[in-house]
Amino acid sequence: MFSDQRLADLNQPLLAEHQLQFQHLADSPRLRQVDLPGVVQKLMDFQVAIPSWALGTGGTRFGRFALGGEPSTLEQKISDVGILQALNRSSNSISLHIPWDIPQDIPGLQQLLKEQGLVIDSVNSNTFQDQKDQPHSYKFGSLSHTDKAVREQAIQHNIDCVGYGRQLDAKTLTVWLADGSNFPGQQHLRRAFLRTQESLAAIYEAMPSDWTMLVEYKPYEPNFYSMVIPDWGTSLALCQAIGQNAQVLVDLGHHLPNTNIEQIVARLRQFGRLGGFHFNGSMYGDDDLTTGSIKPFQLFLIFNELVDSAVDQSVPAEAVAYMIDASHNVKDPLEDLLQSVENILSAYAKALLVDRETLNEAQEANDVVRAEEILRDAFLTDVRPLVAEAYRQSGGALNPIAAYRAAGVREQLIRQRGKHSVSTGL
Ligand code: PSV
Ligand code: MN
Repeated sequence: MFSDQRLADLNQPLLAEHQLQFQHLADSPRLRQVDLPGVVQKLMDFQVAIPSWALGTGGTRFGRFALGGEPSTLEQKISDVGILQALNRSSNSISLHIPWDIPQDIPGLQQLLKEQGLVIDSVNSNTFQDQKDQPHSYKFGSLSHTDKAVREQAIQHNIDCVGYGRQLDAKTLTVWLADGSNFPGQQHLRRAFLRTQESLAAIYEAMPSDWTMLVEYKPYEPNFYSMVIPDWGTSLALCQAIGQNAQVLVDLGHHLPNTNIEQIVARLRQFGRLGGFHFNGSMYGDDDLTTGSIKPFQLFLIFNELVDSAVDQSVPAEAVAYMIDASHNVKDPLEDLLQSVENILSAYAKALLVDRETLNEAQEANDVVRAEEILRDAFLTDVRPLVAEAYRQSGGALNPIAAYRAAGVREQLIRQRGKHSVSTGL
């Protein structure tokens, strides 16, 4: 859909203005000390995975308003991520959710991934819904269930997920447990934790040694009294009990209002246990809005911790897997994903502009105002020319959303797949 020539044609009318803006930024006296080509390179290297379940229109339990042209097969989902990747060159992988994305034609999928320049990111298990023909129900939990037979079924499902992932060279299993309780007294809190630990350890044992298990936490929903893994402390305790390749996954929407997420990020980096990130935006709870749309300063502060820990030799150099995990209820999902990636890259770019040496000095001297001003200087810089330059240098579109619209992508998808095609997922 987007050949190099097509992208060059779409970029041409925007190029002169872009170059002016980039030069203006490069000439700013404050940024003369900054290695801007180095910043652009870091932005080009940064990749954020796209989940297969975010490519269709999201909904709530009250309703869903489909947009048309949604991908209904794994092949179509890969091709949608290929469109994003062609435009921004920052979304080079796709995460699968089993059983929604069970791979069938392995050589065909491998070929398609290669053509689109994509790889498989993580494989996500699903023990939060019952599937047709499944012997045991997850109504009262899965890995934490009181009944061993239910736990074994859930363990086996996770092991099967690893098997599917191996066929497509994935190396990460993400476990999010909906297990918990809705009423006080319903569940024995300590025993539920211990059963979960035992189940996760069994999955971990069955995983190849070069795989990582990401353990996600969430304070509420679908259970509203207690979740078995409600917070990063519980995730961390489980990971430490299981093994070094078990890592905590931070989903931005999985925190109670006003939680200091950047501090959680700092702690997990320090302990060498931050393995993954799910990006989204949140106003009240896990409401899955566009990343950076509500609290851009918080997103910047999170990236500030990531950048700060990456340059600190004393911090374990664990790889962090980044993914978007949002629900697109009223926007075209592909446009929303392009916006999300752009907001993520902007927050990262701003964090890269922080004058870290001076900030450290100000912190050591307890110069509160100076320290805060250093962060504000970086946060308030308009970094859009840097992000656009990263897109351009990596062969993408200077303005991915404008290019997407100019090319009439959604209209084409509706023509190909129909107005009522439905994507699997939530
Ligand atoms: C749960 O809210 C979650 O964040 C987990 O990552 C799931 O795998 C994903 O959403 C999709 O259900
Ligand atoms: Mn998530």
